[in-house]
Amino acid sequence: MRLHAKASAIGPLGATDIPRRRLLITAILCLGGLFLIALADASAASAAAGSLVLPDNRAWEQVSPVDKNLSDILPESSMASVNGDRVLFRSLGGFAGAVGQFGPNRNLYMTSRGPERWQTTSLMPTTGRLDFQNSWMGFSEDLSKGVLKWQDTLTFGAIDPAAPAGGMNLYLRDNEADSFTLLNGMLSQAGSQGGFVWASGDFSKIAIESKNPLTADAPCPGEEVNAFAACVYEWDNGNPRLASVLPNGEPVEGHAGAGRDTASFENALSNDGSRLFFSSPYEWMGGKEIYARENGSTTSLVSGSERTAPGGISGDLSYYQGAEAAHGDRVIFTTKNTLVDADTNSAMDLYLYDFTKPEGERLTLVSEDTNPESPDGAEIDGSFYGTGGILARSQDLRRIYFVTTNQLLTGEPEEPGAKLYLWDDTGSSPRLTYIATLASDFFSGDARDWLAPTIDDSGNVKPARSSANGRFVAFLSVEKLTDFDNEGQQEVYFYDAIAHSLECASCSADAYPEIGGISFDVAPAIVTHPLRNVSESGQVFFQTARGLVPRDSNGKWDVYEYQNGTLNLISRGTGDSDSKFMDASPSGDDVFFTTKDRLVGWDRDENTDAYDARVNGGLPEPPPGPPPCEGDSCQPPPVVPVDPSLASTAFNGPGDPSTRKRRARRCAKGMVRRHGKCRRKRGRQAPSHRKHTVSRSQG
Ligand SMILES: [Ca+2]
Ligand SMILES: [Ca+2]
Ligand SMILES: [Ca+2]
Repeated sequence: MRLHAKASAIGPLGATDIPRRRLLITAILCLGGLFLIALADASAASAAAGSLVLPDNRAWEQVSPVDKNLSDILPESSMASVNGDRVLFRSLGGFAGAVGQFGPNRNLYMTSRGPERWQTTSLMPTTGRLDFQNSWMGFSEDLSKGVLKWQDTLTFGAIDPAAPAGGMNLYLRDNEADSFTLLNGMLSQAGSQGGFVWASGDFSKIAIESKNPLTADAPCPGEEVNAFAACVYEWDNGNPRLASVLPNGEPVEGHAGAGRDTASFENALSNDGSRLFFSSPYEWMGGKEIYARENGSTTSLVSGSERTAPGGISGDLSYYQGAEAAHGDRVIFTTKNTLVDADTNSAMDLYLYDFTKPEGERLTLVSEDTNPESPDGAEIDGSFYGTGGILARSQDLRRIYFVTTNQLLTGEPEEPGAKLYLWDDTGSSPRLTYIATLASDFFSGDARDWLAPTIDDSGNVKPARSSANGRFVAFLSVEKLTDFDNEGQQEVYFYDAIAHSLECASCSADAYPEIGGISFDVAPAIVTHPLRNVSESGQVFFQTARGLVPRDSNGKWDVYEYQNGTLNLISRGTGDSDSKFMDASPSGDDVFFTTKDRLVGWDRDENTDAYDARVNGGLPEPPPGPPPCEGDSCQPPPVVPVDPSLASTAFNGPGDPSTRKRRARRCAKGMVRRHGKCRRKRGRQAPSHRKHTVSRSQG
């Protein structure tokens, strides 16, 4: 069953051309109903199977191990590698060489795809159990490297016996070499606050924030002494050195980005390792100035004024909001200072600094107010923390989605609320476009969408995501932004910056259950990795307890894909427990999720497993025959009817007619049903009936 929902187009200044989306959906659902009735006919059985296959020719693959000591896989804090061949998952359980954990502690595992199956390895140190403060702070995009904060004590075990004892230390894990390297050096521990902030793409350079003096020249007295101040360090291929150094060479206190704890720090170190951004002197969630430490040797001021007109405002704080990922060539920040002549007001504005432009011409006022109506100057909506305002952005900072408290453009709708804009610099000159008016309230509205940072230290993640190129954005809103009346219920909205269309991805006229939670992820998350809910080709992945397609009425959470106006299930939609999104590869070809549903023949336990709904996927099934069992574990195997979509995706066969709900005529021996007709079997086809019998097993 596919829902077709046409995009609504929006003119540059908000002139709307929204089609009658709800009518369209209703019409399609009516057609869908007729279609379902048609399915009741035996002759349509094969068409039914076709309508239930996963989208994009995906097939389910079990990613977590078959034997995992009867432990559950948890959906939180996951991360998929760039090519989709690796994924991280958590479990309390001990397997693949790790010991079991308890309380809030979870082991971290990595699984890699092989030709026959996925292979799981433990990423945990073998020296001890987890302290509740131990945490994985970041991973490289290919999942070859990661940083672990670990308490080296007698209780929890020491990874490096020579490391500064008694507190939290930072380790670089090399997943290929299966090794740990101490990052913070021998002078002092990294400390319980701060820690890893960002890394170059290959993790050869790592930005560290610590209140402790990790180098001899660091001016920080230590976390026992000072409540707020920290120093910024850059670990460079084995050597930690101070990075918070002023242009005149003076070592200072500072925070990476706008501060590791509660403000933006994304891309505080560029992928090539050449630029590290820090704020100093630090004040609550911001700094007096923003600096770039370049190649570990010189420092440039980013937030300085380029104003030539007299007057203006100075002396206020500047808030780092992000940098261009590859080289740090562009930096965005918000401030009340009037840094260019075009800024005529004391309102908080969004600026972009571009290193590639001539000195004195590097600043652009992104949130320029060209609407002559008062008030003069729309304020960037800092929302709850006062430092936010960015909803999403591309990795190259050519597309920035930001929110203000009132209108910037002449002719745009003037209703009160939070105004969402796209600043698009992918063409010959920058272009500002009004997208929508959102609900500005933090608790009952949408203001979490433009929180800073994207992920905070508690693992809370703002519910707005974009593709890396910023063309596609998805966010949650309680507002009615298309013709569909969502009645104040949170929906997933999807914007395409090229088609210039805003669509509701989750709106469904006959959802059952109609009301239920909806989200992009399960907290907590790895703080440097917002999950890839939006793919480069414009797919949106999300999870909801609402049943958005007729097949899903279980009242449990399921994972969905929205693409080109079409909504499809990624998880089964018929299980009796929740399925949750873990992460996806940037292409969207791999969508990882957890479920108790046994979606392949290997999965014989009652526990939650991790699965990949993989484009052109599918791995060999177990050999025929009952699974081995011993002693008391030998119980009569319950027969569990496997979902029809299993037969049409994971297996290349028609399924066992005796377990199908629909009546389908049996084909003669040697023939199979394909496209509603009995046809000769293809070359290599496994007997189909075993696929539908799964047995309880302790192994
Ligand atoms: Ca201003
Ligand atoms: Ca469901
Ligand atoms: Ca299972």
